[in-house]
Formats: sequence, C-alpha cells, structure tokens
Amino acid sequence: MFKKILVANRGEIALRIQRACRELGIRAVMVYSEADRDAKYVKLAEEAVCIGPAQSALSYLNMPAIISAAEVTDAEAIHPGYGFLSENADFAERVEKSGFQFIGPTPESIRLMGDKVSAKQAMIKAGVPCVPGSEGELPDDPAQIRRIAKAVGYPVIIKAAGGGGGRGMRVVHTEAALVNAVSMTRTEAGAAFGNPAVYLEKFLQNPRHIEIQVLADKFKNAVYLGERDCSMQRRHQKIIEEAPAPGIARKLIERLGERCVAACKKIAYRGAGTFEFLYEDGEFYFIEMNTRVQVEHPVTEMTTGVDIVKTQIMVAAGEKLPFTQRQIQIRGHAIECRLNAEDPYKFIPSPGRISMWHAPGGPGVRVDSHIYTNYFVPPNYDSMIGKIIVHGDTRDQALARMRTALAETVVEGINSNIALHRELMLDAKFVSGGTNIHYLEEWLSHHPR
Ligand code: MV4
Repeated sequence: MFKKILVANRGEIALRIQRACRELGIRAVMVYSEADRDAKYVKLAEEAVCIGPAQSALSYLNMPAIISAAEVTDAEAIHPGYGFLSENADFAERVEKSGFQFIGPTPESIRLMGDKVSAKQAMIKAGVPCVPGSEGELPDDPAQIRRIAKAVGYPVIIKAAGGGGGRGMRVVHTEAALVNAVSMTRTEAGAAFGNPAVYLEKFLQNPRHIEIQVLADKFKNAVYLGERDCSMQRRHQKIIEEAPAPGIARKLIERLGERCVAACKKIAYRGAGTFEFLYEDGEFYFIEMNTRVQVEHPVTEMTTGVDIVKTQIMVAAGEKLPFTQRQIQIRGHAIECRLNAEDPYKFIPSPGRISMWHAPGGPGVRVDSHIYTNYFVPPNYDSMIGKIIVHGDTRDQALARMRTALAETVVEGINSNIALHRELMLDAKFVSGGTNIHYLEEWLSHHPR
C-alpha cells in the first residue's frame, strides 16, 4: 500500500480523499491555491503545498506545479478527485511518466472515453445498449448526413465527439435545419475542443438520467454497485441524486450492470467509473462514461456499504478488489442534496463569509463538506459547498430523514439553495418518484419568484 498520496483537488472532495487516506494509514499531501490557504483540511493536513494563485488555470489545473509538489513531498500517487484534471489523459500520462501512480484508469481508457465517438463504438462492441444514431462520426457529404438522419428519424441530436456533460450539442427537428446545424456544431466543436468531429443520435424527448457505478482492479475483476438516478438537474448541474432509481425493475438494472461489467473487462478498465444512460419507455441507452469518482458517489456508498474512494486507492496500489459481485447487496434507499452557495431560485453564485454553519445529524445522516462557521467561500470555483446524504430502509424513510436534516441545517451569511431542497422534498411528483431530466426546469418555470 502507498505510504503517501498527493490530493490534487480542493473542497469537500479533497477532505473526502484525506479521510480515506487516514483510514488506510496513508499520509495525504494536500495542495492548495492562495484562495484555499485557510481551509481546515489544509490546516489539519500533515503536509500541504501551495501550488499557485486563486485562478484554477494557475493552480488546480497547473500540471507542472502539481507534479513538482508530488516530487518535493515524496508522494507515490496522485488522486485527482473530480473536475479539474481528473479526466485529462495527458495529465494521467505525465503523472505516470514522472514515476507516480495516477489514482484512476489508464491514460488510454481516459482517452477512449473522452472521445464520445470512440467511447460509443467501444460500448456497442461490448454489448452495452446505445442510442440509435450514426455509426461513428458524421461524414462531410450533406446527402449522406440527410440519409443517416432520415434513417434514425427526427428529432435528432448532433453532438461533438470532444464534448460531453452537455457541451457541444444541438437538437434538430427537421431535415431543412439539419445540414446547417451540423456545420455550426462542427465549427463550435473545433473551436471549443480542438476536434470538429460530430455524431448524430435519435433525440430522446423525456428521458431520466440513470448511471451505473463500477469498480475494477488491475486483474480484470470488475463489479457494479447498482445505479443512481440523477435526473433532478438544471443546466446540466445535478442537484439531487438517489439510489436505487425509483420504479425501475431490478432485473433490468441487473442486466445493465452485467453489461457494464463485461465492458470493463473488455477494455481492461481499472478504478472507479460511471456509465451514464438515458432511460425512456423501459429502455436504457448509453450516452457517456465518466472515468473519475463522482460528486454523487456517497449515495452508492450508503446503499452498498462499499467505500468507493478507499477502493480506488487500493486498486491503484495493485490490490485485488476485496469483494465479488455476489457480495454486493443493495440495502435501503439513499438521497443526496447538493448544497450550493447560490440564490435558491435565481441561481446567482453567492460567495463570501459563512457567519454560521450548523450541520444536521442523527441516524442515517451523512454530511460531506469542508465548510465551517467563519469559512470564506471563494468566488473562484464551483459553488458547491457540501452535500447532505441520508439513508433509510425505504425511500419514504430516506425522504423523512432528508426533510429533518434540511430543517436542522443552518447556513448564514451567504445565500444557499437549502430552501429549494426543502420545497422539492415536499413536492408531490418528486415524492412519488421517477421525475425526468426536464422536471426541475419546468417546476421552476411554474414557481416564479
Ligand atoms: C441526449 C439527450 C437526448 N437524446 N442524447 C446532456 C448531457 C450529455 N451527457 C448528454 N445529454 C443529453 N443527451 C439524446 N440522444 C438529452 C441530454 C440531456 C441531458 C442528459 C442527462 C441529464 C440532463 C440532460 C439535460 C438536457 C439534455
């Protein structure tokens, strides 16, 4: 096992990784920007290295600064967390070329999944169900593009191979609008991602966003840890996640999970990963794979009892997965609410000093957050300041626990989205379960402030 790991991230996930290291008896080296100097997880760390000024580009995205920090502290491995450099194949490659273990998949796996066209081709080959569409990237010839779209059937969606997470997409409803939409998406993709390749899919109008969590080791052992429903989102920012997904037959999830595990083995995937699917009319369609630990990993930890971050570290160190698929049991129901420093209805970021923070507690309540009373939320990063996660024997019990937890929670001095969460936990449609990816935006338009 590693003796020392460098944590190349900030905020709640940096603290989460630090905690996993403590539990494993590993020293965690924290890196921080000038804006994060006073963070408690930095102060409480055995070792911490300043890697640059507040701007991410000069600190948390600064590869030479991070690799130098690992060199001067004699760390053996680097955990990238989520966001920042976590899905940057060039970073993973530079980490390994510098003699450190990257805690995540190989650069080849990251690259394969980073290109959404090659990712989809790999999934089709591995037997994972995908959205019907173009086989690979779209050709240049307008007549061929029209033929493909006609065969798929309108509406279609044009997506950039280099995109993902909602960037570089365009919905097309008619043949008249098709060729122009393709060329505009190509131009934008070339500018934004340095890759003008685009592909086409049938546009699904009212899907849910369901994802499968996997863990794999270096010996081609892989397991799936059930699914998460992440449909409650606004502008591609998830705000509530839960597991299991309400109202979906267990048999369907098992079949899908087994396909994901087979795909992991086929591509020799290692580490934690998430297969993202759209779910509509009883069918699953793969859209993307994330090659990192995700914000919402705690709901899966609560329903399976598996420590995903600890397991990431163990498999990166060359250990075998410490459980088989048969040992994974889903127990009860978990819900996560993301706490953001923002206006609850206008979503304007609200950085600043938190004059009062009171965390909820009690049975089945978990809080993953790095904040504290008098903490200053820097304006330079994502507005998420923590997560409240609850577990119950049933979804109703989890909902009741979340309502109680949200009632106890106090954030003063800045705006937060707690009021929105309190309303959603009482919303009849959310409470009955299974709302789709458009629900929150529609709800907001019917609840004007
Ligand atoms: C889609 C889709 C409908 N049909 N693909 C958005 C993020 C990226 N991961 C893929 N996305 C979508 N792809 C087809 N063929 C609708 C979305 C989509 C979406 C997906 C998941 C969660 C939220 C979303 C919000 C808007 C659109």
